Amino acid sequence: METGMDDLRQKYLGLISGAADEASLENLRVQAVGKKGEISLKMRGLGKMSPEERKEAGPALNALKDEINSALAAKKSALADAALDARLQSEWLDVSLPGRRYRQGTIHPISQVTEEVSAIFADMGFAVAEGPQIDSDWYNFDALNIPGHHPARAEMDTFYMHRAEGDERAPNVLRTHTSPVQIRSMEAHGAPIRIIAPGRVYRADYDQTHTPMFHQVEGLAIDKGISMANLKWVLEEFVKAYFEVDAVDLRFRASHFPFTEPSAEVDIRCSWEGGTLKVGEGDDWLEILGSGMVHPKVLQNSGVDPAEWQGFAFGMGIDRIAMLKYGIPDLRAFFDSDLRWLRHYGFAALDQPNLHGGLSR
Ligand code: 2U9
Repeated sequence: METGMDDLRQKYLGLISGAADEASLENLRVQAVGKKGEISLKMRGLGKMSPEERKEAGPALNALKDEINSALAAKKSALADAALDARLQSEWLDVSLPGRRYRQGTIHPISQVTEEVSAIFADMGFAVAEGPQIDSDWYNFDALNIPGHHPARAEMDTFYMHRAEGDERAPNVLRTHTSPVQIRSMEAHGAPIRIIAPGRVYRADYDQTHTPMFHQVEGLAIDKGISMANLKWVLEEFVKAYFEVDAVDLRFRASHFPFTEPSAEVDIRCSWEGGTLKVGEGDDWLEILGSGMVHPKVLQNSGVDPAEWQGFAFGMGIDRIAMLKYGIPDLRAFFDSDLRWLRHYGFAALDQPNLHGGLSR
């Protein structure tokens, strides 16, 4: 009996280990431990044994059956793994290859201009900062010296988020400008700091020149002894680089913003011959941005001591300067996802803007 079981054990473990596929494994299972299998027949023979013989052979047969069942299960899983590996090998696909059946997409003018602006300011030592698009009324308004009763809050046509029933806190807002990013950056890193904050902003306004979501880039430079002169130089350098001209003429017009004092709107000299914009020459003036010296209260609200530090800030609409540079007539087309428009105004995917290669080529 003992030798017979050993032989069986050797035979089936060998066969199982050599099985080529799941079908031959299933045949082996039936042959060994199936209803009429060799092991099952031996088990049936237990009844004819003496009690002493049975006491020894019974557990041994059960153990053998368990061993063969485990070997079958292990081999089955190994075969399945091998089959999956083979399939992955044969169906291998390079997902980084460019599409062949579809026309290649283009870079949206807003993405292109954001990259151009970032490259220009990076060259002057400004880092790019980002922050949440949903923010508290503290970061979007109060910290920027826009209190609850201030007309600027109403002017900004704010989208308010819902609060859960019974939650008495002031609702969060969709940011109406990227300024909360600068407040958060000053809080996190203190002064000195030099950053730009490009991104989406939201105002409940929709007509020929306004969309409820648009894009801004704001800049902030805080250091010791910063003045409007530094602001003017940085903006001149920006305008020359962005419009790819050698000389510009800037005009500062006194203005008012709650977060800057003094404040100025900035126009650039231009001409509109034949409907195309030329920057740096002509008798027309084009407003392109707002700016000023950061209000001391705003510095204080961000944990920066206004007795020690001062700085300038500015803000402009990315969509607007994209329209100006690339002659795009209709703002709303930016967000229509019209493929013909995207092919016409979009940029080649590999033309990354940089200063030495030419920004827009
Ligand atoms: C901090 C302090 C001051 C950002 C500024 C403007 C002036 C401005 C508009 C331009 C066109 C918004 O897109 S637009 O409608 N922006 O005129 N923005 S100064 O001032 C800041 C920002 C952050 C901490």
